[in-house]
Amino acid sequence: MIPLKELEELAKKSVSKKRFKHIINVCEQAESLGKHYHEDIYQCRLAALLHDMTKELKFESQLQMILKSDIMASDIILKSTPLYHAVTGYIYAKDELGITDINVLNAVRYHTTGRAGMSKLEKIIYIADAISMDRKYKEVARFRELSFVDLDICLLEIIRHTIRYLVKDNCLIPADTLNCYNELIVNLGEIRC
Ligand code: DGI
Ligand code: FE
Ligand code: FE
Repeated sequence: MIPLKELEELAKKSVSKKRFKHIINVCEQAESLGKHYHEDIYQCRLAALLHDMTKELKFESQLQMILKSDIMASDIILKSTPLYHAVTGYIYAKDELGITDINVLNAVRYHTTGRAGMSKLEKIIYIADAISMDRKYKEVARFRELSFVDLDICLLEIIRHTIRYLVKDNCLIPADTLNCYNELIVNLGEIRC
């Protein structure tokens, strides 16, 4: 098991002060949610420490990492630079750090888009990232409250918010995000048409 303190040092060296603070906040949030929902705390902290590790690498180098890997990234992902770091975080954790826990690796890989069939750990990391203490958007207080009430309802609300924001900003919507949304409204019985 890779010591978390070592990874924290690595994160500190890999990103700006502000991003490092965000990563630590996501760790704290993931730990609280992990305790609340009986998830493994080591996995929560490990995935949180890793989730934005490659965020500040140049997009061009990240694209090369993706193209050289065996990941078949969709056209939409390749066209959306803000999504690169989730995929390259996964590649980095797996290939450079030798992380083998697929649940942790997937929590990193899907922390920006979500996906259908997310594990509890993946949901925790996705939500912890969206509600970390450095987030300032209007709805965040409501999401923070909801995160301790029901993981799936909270996830749906955040995905909804993200999709609205993407549409408003003329951004592409990755298939994984839509699949995540569709699965949640069906499972939560919220489907209307
Ligand atoms: O890395 P963080 O800033 O902590 O958070 P994140 O991994 O959720 O990334 C946020 C960025 O990604 C922000 O610029 C919004 C953007 N984003 C989130 N979901 C999507 C997205 N951009 C595109 N194009 N498509 C998405 O589904
Ligand atoms: Fe991120
Ligand atoms: Fe983040």
